Amino acid sequence: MLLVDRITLREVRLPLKEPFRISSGVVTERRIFLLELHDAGGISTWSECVAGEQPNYTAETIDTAWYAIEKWIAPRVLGVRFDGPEGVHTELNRDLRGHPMAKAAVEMGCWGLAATAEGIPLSKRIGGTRDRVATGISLGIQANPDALVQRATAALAQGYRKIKVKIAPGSDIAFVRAVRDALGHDIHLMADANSAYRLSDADHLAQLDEFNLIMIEQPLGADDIRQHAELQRRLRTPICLDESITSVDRARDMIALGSGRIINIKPGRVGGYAASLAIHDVCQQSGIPVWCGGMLESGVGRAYNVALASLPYFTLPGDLSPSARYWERDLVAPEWTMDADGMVPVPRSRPGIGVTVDMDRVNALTARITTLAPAMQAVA
Ligand code: OSB
Ligand code: MG
Repeated sequence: MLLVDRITLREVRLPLKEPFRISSGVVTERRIFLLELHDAGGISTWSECVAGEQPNYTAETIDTAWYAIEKWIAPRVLGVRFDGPEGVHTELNRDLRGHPMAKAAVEMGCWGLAATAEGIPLSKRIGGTRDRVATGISLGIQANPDALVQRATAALAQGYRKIKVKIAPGSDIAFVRAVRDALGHDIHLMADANSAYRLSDADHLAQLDEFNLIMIEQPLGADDIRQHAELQRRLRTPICLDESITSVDRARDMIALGSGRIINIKPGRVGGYAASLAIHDVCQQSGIPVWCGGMLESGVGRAYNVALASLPYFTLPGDLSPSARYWERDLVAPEWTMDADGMVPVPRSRPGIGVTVDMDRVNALTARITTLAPAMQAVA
């Protein structure tokens, strides 16, 4: 049984160690959106809404998500009895379109709360089996190829098992060539365009085929399922979809149409864990490799990504860098770490999300906070 009694929303400002640039924008300071969910029995847990500061990755932002949670999403859950977190996704999607990251923050919080209440690690609660997960790094667009090579070489030396470089027109072929030349032919290397290209760029993108990339992520627009299929027919490099996969139905579309051969699952982008698990299962049945993407999460959101990546069919390294890659200091204890083999340990002995929030630090960094409770409190 699951009954959420109260949800606290808070925004925490956390500067990145270095700016993160993708084809459509740059982030220097993350506005981290944390939720604390409480049940009536005094059990609580934390979750994170991964929406960005600007609507350049998807339409959602921290501000739209805050509004949607306060106005429509939290009221669907607060004071409502569920058999378990499995049913929350359906309830949040009945006549309530869009806002997947806002929904995911609440839905995943329900999974975290259930795991905590049941005394089970989140990883085990969702069927995860790994006790460590393979990690790759996502490198933002740099001023020149040399700067990118320097970061890629350092990442490899730290143990990362996959190097992903962000690309955009003007920062693509020469950058990827320089990194491939520096790292050697066999290192797991990939590029992520975040929708920076058009189908008419197919010949240009085909120049990437010579670099033995394990995949090119989201070259075209989020809605371009058919055009991605056309592009995939013209590329040897496998296409991986990120922004396009917003539900299990979109995953089925990709597979049926041949729009890509790999999926990056971000639980925030698909509306939470129930949808992530469904996509994982469909991909497993179809032989489509999946891996867990990231959204520059604090240690709270990272807990949910790491637990998800511990599922058996997450076979490629995820964008699951340790805390120190992003922050001078994370919001959680212990911080997320990576060993010299590029593996991040999954907390499989502590119940719930496996990390605790550093309250002094979070309170000091909080920019706004509000607590939501059921609209109709029972009056005795
Ligand atoms: O496309 O995967 C992406 C960050 C923000 C928005 C989109 C993306 C990313 C990343 C970051 O690549 C990965 C990470 O969290 O390390
Ligand atoms: Mg991506």
